[in-house]
Order: sequence, then C-alpha cells, then structure tokens
Amino acid sequence: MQKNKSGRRKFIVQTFIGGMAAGLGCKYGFANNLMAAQVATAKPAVDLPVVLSTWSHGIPANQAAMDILEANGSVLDAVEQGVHVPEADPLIESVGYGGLPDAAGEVTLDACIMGPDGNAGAVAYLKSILHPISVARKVMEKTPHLMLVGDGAYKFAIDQGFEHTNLLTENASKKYEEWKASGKTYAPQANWENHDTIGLLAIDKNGDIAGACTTSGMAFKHPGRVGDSPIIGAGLFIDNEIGGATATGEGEAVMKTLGSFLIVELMRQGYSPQQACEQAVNRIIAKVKLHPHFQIGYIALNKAGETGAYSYRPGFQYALHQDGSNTLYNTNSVKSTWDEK
Ligand code: SD4
Repeated sequence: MQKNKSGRRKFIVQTFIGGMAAGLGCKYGFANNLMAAQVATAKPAVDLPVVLSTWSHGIPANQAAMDILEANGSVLDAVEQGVHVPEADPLIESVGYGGLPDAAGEVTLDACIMGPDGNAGAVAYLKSILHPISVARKVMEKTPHLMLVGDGAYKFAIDQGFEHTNLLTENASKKYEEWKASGKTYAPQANWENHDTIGLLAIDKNGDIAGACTTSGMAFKHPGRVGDSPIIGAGLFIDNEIGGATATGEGEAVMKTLGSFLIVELMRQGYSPQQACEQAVNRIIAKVKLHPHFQIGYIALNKAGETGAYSYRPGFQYALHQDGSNTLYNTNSVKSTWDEK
C-alpha cells in the first residue's frame, strides 16, 4: 500500500514522573536539541493513522477504514465503513448478515459507535437491518438519545431510510436447526472459528480517535439477551484525550467490570495500552465467576497511536494496520493452552 507521509505526524510518548503519559506531535525530523533529548527517553514513535480491530475479519475492515483515513476522510466515517465489511459478509457467523440466531431462530444485532467529540450512539436487539452500526450513528446524530432497542430501533431505522433485510442465511438457519436437534441448551461459546464480534478503533493523522463495535452476539442466546457490544463503557469506549478500547468474548463479564471504560481510565493513569488490557482481563478474573469455556479479549489504542491486546485464553487474534502493513497477530493470554484450568 502506498503511504503518503507528507501531511502525517509522528507522535512521541513521554513518560513523566508520577506515571502520566502524554502525546507530543511533531513533524518528521527533529529541529533542535530539545527534541533530540526527548527522543532519547521516549518510546518508539508511531506513524499515524493507525487502525486496530478484533479477529481475522478485522483485516478487510481495517483496510476499508484506512482507505478513508488515507483519503483524509473523517475518523468516524472510517470506523463505520470499516465494520460495514464484516456486517455485510454472509460467511461471518457472528456479525450482521449471516450471524447465527438466538434460541428462537432470530438474528438480533447489537452495535455502538463513539467519536472524538465524546458523542455516542447505540442499538440493541435490532432485527432485520443490514448495518446496525449505521443505525447507531443515526441515533447519535439525529436523536437526543444514546441507545434505541428492539422494535423502536427497527422503526427508527426504517424511518431513516434503512431497508428491511432478511439476515438469516441458509447456513445460519441450518446451524440453528442442528443446534435445536442436538437438544443442547445455550452455553456461552466465544472464540470459535475466529470470527466473533468486530470492535474497531482508529486514530487519524491529526490524532483524533473513534471506535465502532458490532455483533450478532452469542449464538443461540436467550431471546432478548443483549451483550456488552452496544454498551458504551463495556464493549467500547473512547476518550479523545486518552485513547480507546473495545471488547470481544463473553459480554456478561465485560459488562460486570465495564472493561473498555476501565482500560481507558487505566491509560489515563499512565498504563500502556498493553498493560491496561492485561489489567482489565485480570479484573475479570478477580471479580467474576468464570465457567470452563470462558473467553474474553480486549484491544486498546492510546493517543500516541500505541496499541495493546490481551485475552484470557489463547486463540484471540487482532488485526493492526500501521506503517503501511495490515497484519493479523495472536494475542498473549493468561492461559497458555485452551484447556488449561
Ligand atoms: C456478546 N461480546 O454479545 C459479544 C460476543 C462476542 O466473541 O464478542 N463474542 O457478548
């Protein structure tokens, strides 16, 4: 991919006594001794923009977001358009069209979006609309509310010009029938087939940050169940002064610890994105009763464009678009094997 460095800034993180970290913008090259002295104690500088998202479906989502940022589009457009890719992909069984249904056989979607101005919008338990993230954005921009759910969200979407769409694909319907025939009751099972919720964070070349999170939730969940993904502070949180974070995995544990808000607050205290993600997973271990298949994954981005990711079990992957490369990484995790108790 072609990189245009001309208008781009490098951000340097300085560490202050007391644990505060702050981003400092400067042009390429260092003009004076003061800059040179700062470089000697700084962490490596990061080129902006940066896009970071969950799972392997993050790769095409990152690309769509980066294309917008490279064309000087808004960071909010970038995160929205980025997650449109998995939302529309019928092969992804955990987001939007093609998502596996709830225990009643209905595909119900949760999504939220948050921008650099601190504004946010969300939808939950939304049926029959292809791009819940765009409905969430309309809630943010066209109503005085933050979240609409269920029938109200659907009616709002139709009023805003969104089309009614059947989201249940043949594949999802078949898997649902198999699940029903198996006689199994619902059991949380995140981290399967490497495509769960997409959470996407982006920072543009000016250092402005936005995020989007969208999902069909846990497969075969109880009808009416809403997870963390549309909950600001749980599935996603952005503070443009500090950074952003988003979650994937078992939403109940994320909600009980307000994981994304926690990560941003830890970064405010001077933790790196990596340390903050680790602390948020540790908070769950300390505070939430875990079941044998529990999985959680967080990703985070700070004002300097530095990133972090961490999960409870191995298997969680994240996609990072930075410095002209869009790469899938395995996260470090608390457990070293999936079966480790
Ligand atoms: C939820 N956090 O609905 C979502 C599901 C998910 O990996 O991310 N699965 O709880």
